[in-house]
Amino acid sequence: EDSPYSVRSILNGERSSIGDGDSILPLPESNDRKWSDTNVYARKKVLQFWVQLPNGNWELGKIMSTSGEESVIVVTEGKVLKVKSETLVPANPDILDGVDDLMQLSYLNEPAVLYNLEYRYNQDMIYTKAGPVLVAVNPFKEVPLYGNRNIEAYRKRSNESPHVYAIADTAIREMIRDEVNQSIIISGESGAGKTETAKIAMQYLAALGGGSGIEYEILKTNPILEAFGNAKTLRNDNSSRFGKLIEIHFSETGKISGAQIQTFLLEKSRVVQCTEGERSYHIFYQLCAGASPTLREKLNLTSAKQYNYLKQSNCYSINGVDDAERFHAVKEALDIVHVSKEDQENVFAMLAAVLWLGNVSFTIIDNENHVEPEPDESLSTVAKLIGCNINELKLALSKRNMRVNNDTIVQKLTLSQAIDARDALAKSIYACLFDWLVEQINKSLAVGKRRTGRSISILDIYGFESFNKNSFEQFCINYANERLQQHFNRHLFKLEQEEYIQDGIDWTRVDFEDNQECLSLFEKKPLGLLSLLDEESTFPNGTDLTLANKLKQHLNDNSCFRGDRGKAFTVAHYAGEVTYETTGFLEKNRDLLHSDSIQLLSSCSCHLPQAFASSMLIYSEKPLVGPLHKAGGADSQRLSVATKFKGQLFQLMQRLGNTTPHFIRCIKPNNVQSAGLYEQGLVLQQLRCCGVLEVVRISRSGFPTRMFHHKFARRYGFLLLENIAAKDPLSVSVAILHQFNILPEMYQVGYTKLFFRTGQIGVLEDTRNRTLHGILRLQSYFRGHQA
Ligand code: AD9
Ligand code: MG
Repeated sequence: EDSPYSVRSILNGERSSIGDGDSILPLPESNDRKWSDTNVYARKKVLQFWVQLPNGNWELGKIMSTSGEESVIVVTEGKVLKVKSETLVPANPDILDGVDDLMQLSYLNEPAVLYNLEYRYNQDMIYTKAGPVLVAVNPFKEVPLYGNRNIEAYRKRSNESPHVYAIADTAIREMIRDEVNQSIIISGESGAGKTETAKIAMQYLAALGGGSGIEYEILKTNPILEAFGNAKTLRNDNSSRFGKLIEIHFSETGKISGAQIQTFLLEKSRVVQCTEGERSYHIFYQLCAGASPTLREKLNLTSAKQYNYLKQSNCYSINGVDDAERFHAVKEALDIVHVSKEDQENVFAMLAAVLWLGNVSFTIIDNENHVEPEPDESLSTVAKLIGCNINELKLALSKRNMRVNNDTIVQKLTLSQAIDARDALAKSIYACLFDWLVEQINKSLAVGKRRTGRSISILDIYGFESFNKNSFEQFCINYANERLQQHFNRHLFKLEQEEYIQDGIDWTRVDFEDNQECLSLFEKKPLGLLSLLDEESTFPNGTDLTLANKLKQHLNDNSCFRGDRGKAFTVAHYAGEVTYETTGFLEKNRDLLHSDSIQLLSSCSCHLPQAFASSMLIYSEKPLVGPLHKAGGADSQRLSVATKFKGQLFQLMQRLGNTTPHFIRCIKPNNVQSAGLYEQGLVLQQLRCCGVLEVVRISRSGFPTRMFHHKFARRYGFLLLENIAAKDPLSVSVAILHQFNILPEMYQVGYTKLFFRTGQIGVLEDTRNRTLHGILRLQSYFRGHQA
């Protein structure tokens, strides 16, 4: 009777342990298990199934009858559907509704994950764990999960539900305990909540590590970077147009001692060009709305509607945002990070110069379409603001010095060339200004002597993108994501490996997939996407079409590459296939600024343009010698955008490689930025892209089902035919494995646990359930007779 293997004790366990997290329910099994196994389900008493409706959504249903290959299913509101039996996916028992870790689900299939997240989302539980990963579903409204009281609860560990605070807390503790730097890696698509999540993490770190006052400065970098690097897009009213890594340093006592920010790939093109309904960078509108009368006069500032660069998208304001008010907040934040009033004014002058540049117009002066800039207010204001001679500005915008062998020839610009030169200058000034600001912030936050080497980095970087039309930007972004995904995979792999090794499992028998093939497609030299792109970018006669042909010619052997018709090619990313149009690739990759423009900036009397010019020259390599470039070409060569980005990424990966990572995946539940709306299809696509389902897959690709010997013995021991009451759990377990003919390659016996391949426990569970149900039925039958 006292034997842990007796039927009575098992039945007691069955009744009491349901729901206490000690899973008595079948352990996670295969995702892919479908109808072919339905007999197993029937015997296992799977009551509910997921049915996919024609609109792609999943609904819960119960089987009424099955004939041949079809089943009749009742779904909600008594609706009856006839479906192919093989399309049914088993649903979890109700008791598992809304579990806070997806790994607790018995059936870890897509609809089950979707439903679980939705269930929680509807109750404002926006955070859920997927094993080691935190999933955050954007609420698009204020949720009562933040602030000091909540911070306190997580600090004391009185609240243990999944949260960004919990992740930040773990990061601090592990940093101190293991003396290892930590990183919090946040990803997700545009509008999913990465930047907000990063701020929430920073809040927690600042609250726990605060005291020196520097934490306040760190928090104030957010409004500055958002003003200069965020913009309203169709997807997000406050979309970050750059990637960001902030490394927060701590002293031995766990107090914040400083921070460093690194930014990636700012979208420059937005300065001169933006789509209907979107805006350029917030700061432009803030300046126009909030500048004082004195500043307005100094900068010859007018309203946003008067500037071509801002006018073209026909969108000036954001619902619920007061740009003038934000401008004051930005100025205050600049004060706090020690940007002097004088420098602030210089910054605003650069912004005004960019705006006025956009208003510079050109007149045609001969019958070859050559132009000169109109000598109007715009031109003179630009010259005044950057502190250059107006004639030199005119020259830089209408002529180009080209070096051919040892001679310099002067080429007049056509209208379109002049417009390109003007826009290139505006973009460069803005991008340099952004970098300069980051540098100032870094000076202010510098750790200096206080540095201890312990830090927590937070990465807020653009997620995987796949649109109808994908260009160079998506190409770079997805390449970055491919790198991060590998980091993610390898980390999970390592976690798994540690668990196997700890339990003495033969590690060589576990295979994991990796995305190395796709990364090689990008990085291989000389025949990889990046090398070939760079090579074509240096050819004066290279065009988008020659690039596309070159890629097809050399890369067709890589299984992740497919050349498409015309100028397109497709890459099989870990998150799905993406077709890229090469249109504009070469130009965006070259990102040339004429040396005349750089010279112009270095001749300026103001110190910012001078600083910009010298920062550009750092990147200059030898001047290009050789044939004249085609229209739009130039004679100064800098590192290509892709190569620079690749370098940054390598550096980033190296830094992250020395940290213990914590992953947060942000999910956007709808495309209209509104609260309470959960679109299954959209969420599913993101779960696939951000690797949440991948986590599941990876952890299933080895021996995903694990059970301690004693639990296993207790759970199934009563099914043994031999008498085992006196035996130790390991011997009982082995006896069970033998009796049920579980093949040796399907399991491994560890020191403390048994490890099974996917689905192996099914047979055992099945027999166990049948036996228990039989006993229960008998019991109630007898009880009925007694009554
Ligand atoms: V982008 O790739 O930079 O375009 P993000 O950064 O992923 O994007 P962001 O953090 O800017 O998205 O979030 C978009 C909006 O969602 C915010 O402006 C908030 O209105 C909303 N949001 C996101 N997270 C939260 C939250 N935890 N609570 C409330 C939120 N609102
Ligand atoms: Mg963002």
